[in-house]
This record gives sequence, structure tokens and C-alpha cells, in this order.
Amino acid sequence: MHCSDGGPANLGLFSDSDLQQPARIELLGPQSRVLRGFALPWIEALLPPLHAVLGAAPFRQMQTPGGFTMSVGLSSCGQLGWTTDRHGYRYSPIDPQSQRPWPAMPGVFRELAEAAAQAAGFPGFAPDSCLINCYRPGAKMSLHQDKNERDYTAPIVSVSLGLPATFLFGGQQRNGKTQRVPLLHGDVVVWGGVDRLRYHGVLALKDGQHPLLGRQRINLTLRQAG
Ligand code: MD3
Ligand code: FE
Repeated sequence: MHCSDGGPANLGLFSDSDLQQPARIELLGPQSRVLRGFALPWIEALLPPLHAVLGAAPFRQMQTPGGFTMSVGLSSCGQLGWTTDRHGYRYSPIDPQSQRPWPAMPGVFRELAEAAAQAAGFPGFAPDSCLINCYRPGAKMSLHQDKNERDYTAPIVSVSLGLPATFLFGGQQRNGKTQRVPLLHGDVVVWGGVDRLRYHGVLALKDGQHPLLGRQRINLTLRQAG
């Protein structure tokens, strides 16, 4: 196996085959899959560029159109970033806080997302947006649909880092049944096709200490938004 096969470089200290566990793939819906631990071999390569992005575009708590302050802190990188304020939800090429373009998407984010999408049956995924969500203890995300993207045929890839969370996966209507899915550090989820518009959310984060990330959960959500 070579570095160009898609995994992060390991400086030759050990072989890639020691690192990558066999895929543990769970079916969440007809076209959504949890890839347990898929991001673990990428973490070392992911964290320095993540910190650089957050240095240029720090987490901030945005306002919803209804006038509430989101409990989740948000940032973005890539050509488009998701934002919300009193005027509505939208993607923007400019960070409203700095009035500058969002930081570029680190290559390793794109490579991880493409590899995960491919492993879940969506080859050729080319994200132009990465939303970075920060959950502190107590932060949550209510049931919602992701409808601000131009093209619903592209999948969405999410990478969970830090403290564990309980993901809520509903149906096509808000009042339907929901399944609870634990998401742990290194888990990657890919949603597409018939599952793309399903309601989803995250329960309030339980307090804890993660050895790498501390008292928080960071979720990367990679999308083809434009
Ligand atoms: C399921 N974020 O940012 S992962 C969001 O963990 C969001 O921070 C959650 O929901 C988080 O919008 C959940 C991402 C996710 C994204 C799109 C989906 C899950 C989805 C679309 C359909 C079904
Ligand atoms: Fe969402």
C-alpha cells in the first residue's frame, strides 16, 4: 500500500495494514451507513489543519431566523459556509464575522470524505463545503432537514470527533419515529439518495473528558452545497 492509496502518511514507523481495522459498516437506512472508526487512521493528519481553520474562523454561536441562539458553535471551511441569522439559513462564500472568504478546505478533509463516500457506495464525492459544529456539554441540535443545498443527489458525509453523542434519525416527516444512534470519536456517517431529506438531530451532549479533544464534540459535515 502506498501513501497515494488514500490513507494518511505514517512516516514508515509501521505498516498501514497494522492501522486500518476491518470495516465495521452499519446500515442506518437504505442509503445511509455508519462507518465505525473510519476516521481513526486520519485523526493525526486531520487535527493540525482543523486547528488552523479554527484559528482563522473561530466557533461562534449563530442566531436562528426565529431569534434563538444556537447552542452549537459553528465554523466552516471550503468555498461555501453554512450560516444563519435573523434573515434566514443560507450558504455564503464569505464568513459574516470576518467579512473574508472562509478558510480553504484542507486537502485531508476532502480526501477522507471522498474515501468514506466511496466506501458507502457514492463514488466521485467532491465537497465544496465543510461545516464544523462544536458541542459543549448540554449543546444539542433539534430535529431538522438539510434543505439549503442546491442538489440533493449528492451525499453528505459527517465525521465525529471527541466526546460521544446520541444521533437521532427520523423519517421524512418531523413527527415520525426516530432511532437513536450512538456516534463515537472516529465514526463517519454517509447519507444519500432516499435518506437525504430525513429528519435528524443530536441529543444534548453529556459531560465528559476526551483524551484528544477535551470537553467537547466536534462534527465535520462535508457537503456539495453549490
Ligand atoms: C442525516 N449535524 O449540521 S451529522 C447539521 O452531528 C447536522 O452535528 C449533526 O445535522 C451533527 O446539519 C448531524 C450530519 C447530517 C447531515 C445531514 C443529514 C445528518 C443527516 C441529512 C439527512 C440525514
Ligand atoms: Fe443536519
